[in-house]
Amino acid sequence: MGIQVIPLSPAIGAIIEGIHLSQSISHEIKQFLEQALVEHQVLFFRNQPLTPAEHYRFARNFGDLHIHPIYPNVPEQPEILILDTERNDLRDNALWHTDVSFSATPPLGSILSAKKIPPIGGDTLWASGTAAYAALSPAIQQLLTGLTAQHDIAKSFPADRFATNPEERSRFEAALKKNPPVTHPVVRTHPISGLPALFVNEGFTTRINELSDPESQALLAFLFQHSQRPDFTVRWRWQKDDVAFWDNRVTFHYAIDDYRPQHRVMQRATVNGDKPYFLER
Ligand SMILES: O=C(O)CCC(=O)C(=O)O
Ligand SMILES: [Fe+2]
Repeated sequence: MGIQVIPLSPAIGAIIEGIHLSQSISHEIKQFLEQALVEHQVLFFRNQPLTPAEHYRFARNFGDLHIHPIYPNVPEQPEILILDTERNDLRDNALWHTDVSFSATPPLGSILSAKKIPPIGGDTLWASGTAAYAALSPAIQQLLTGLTAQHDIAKSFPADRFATNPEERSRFEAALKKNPPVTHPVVRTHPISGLPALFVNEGFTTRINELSDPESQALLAFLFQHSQRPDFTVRWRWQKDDVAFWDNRVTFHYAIDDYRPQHRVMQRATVNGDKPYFLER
């Protein structure tokens, strides 16, 4: 197929060359990408200008698309959301998170397209939840088995920043009402690879249900810190028209907020996923 895969670290990340994302892709290439996504967890593509319609069409190869309850979207393509530092307070993406884990069925993946990149700064990091889980001692792995945690939209979208005018407030209140806190397993089995992955994230996870408050806080603090270890991460220096496609089932990411007052604009499509589960191995 003339496709090149260039891994970026043992744990996570690969550059894919030789595929044009703006054109329709064959079933063979779709399957190749799905497999590469499971293996490398985040795929990077250079020089892939995508209109919102092309972005939508590429993402639809992998499932139905999610419409974000809070972020603004492209009016004629509501599945494409806009992350524009001049329109929104995006500070909360500078925190390790898994997209939309506050949903009962969090996204399978997100596909992010760089529209405007500051001359320096604005890199994004991804971390592998499978590598993080594998590096835990058997005793801690055993402890986590069977634990569940709450994920809450309100943790990353507080009213004082996302409900600043009447229009925002009504959208915000509807989002909270539609998305009450949900419970997910602390360790999630990847539905394709079958590998276990840590599935608690600083952005949305509020507590571990089976523990007391202090126990939950201490264990979550440890798990967040552990999963951020550089060994499990890859860092991407963006150029305009780069695309990143990550497996949101087993990864965390962090958008570095170090470029103000420079302007940065990204567009994202978010592919719906299934309900997380844990299978004893
Ligand atoms: O702006 C970025 O690099 C990533 C932002 C983010 O968290 C996302 O698109 O899900
Ligand atoms: Fe995100």
